[in-house]
Amino acid sequence: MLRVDVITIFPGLFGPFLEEAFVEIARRRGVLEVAVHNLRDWTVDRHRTVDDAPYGGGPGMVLKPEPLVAAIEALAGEKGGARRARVILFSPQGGRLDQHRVATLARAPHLVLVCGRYEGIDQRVIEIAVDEEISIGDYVLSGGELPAMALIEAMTRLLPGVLGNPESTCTESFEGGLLEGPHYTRPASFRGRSVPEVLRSGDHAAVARWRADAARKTTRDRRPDLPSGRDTEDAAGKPPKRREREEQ
Ligand code: 4HQ
Repeated sequence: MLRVDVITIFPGLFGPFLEEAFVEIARRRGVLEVAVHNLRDWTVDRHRTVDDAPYGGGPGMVLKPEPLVAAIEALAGEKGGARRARVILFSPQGGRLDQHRVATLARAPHLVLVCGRYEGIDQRVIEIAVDEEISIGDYVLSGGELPAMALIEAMTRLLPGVLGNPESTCTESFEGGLLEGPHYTRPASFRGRSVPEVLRSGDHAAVARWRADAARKTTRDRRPDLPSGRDTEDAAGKPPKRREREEQ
């Protein structure tokens, strides 16, 4: 059972996301529990203020520390104490999220996801209450809500009993650092393009070899930076041909 608490000033963004597809299935099966909290619930002033101008000047606003630390400590306990939850802040300064990190986090009992807005959050919140910063890529978003949903969705697929067929988890992209090859469905011919004959042959071993080889080629051609994208041999044990490198 994975418990996730989300802290945000836009709780409404999570509604439809949590009620559809695998996330909803996981919640119904009792392997995932997600609670979304409005940061303003931890403000004490009449205007429910969550932000303030940055020291040193400059554009934009910064999330002020008092409500944020109060929210995190209410949901996760104090850092360094008997805290069982892991507190994650989404930020471009964080470590890049990848499948290995997703799998590790999906095994945690309790995550508290902090979604910033505006220019960011007061640095002291990070020092006092955050365990880890995570980035979902080198581009600038307006808030941590989409990163939180990306992480929740990626973890959900890995929870026991969510994906009917457990095999589809490990053959998909990035497990083992391998991309997938192409997929086809009916019709057998579409606008003059035919499905590769081997996929319609009924020869399961030949299909498996073709898929493994296609995955290896895709990875080598498109993502040579992935571990499986380098110096790979094909199913017959032959080293890759130079011609394959120029394909595509
Ligand atoms: N942020 N990966 C939230 C991001 C981001 C990213 C910018 C984080 C704005 C308020 N988060 N602040 N990329 O762009 O995680």
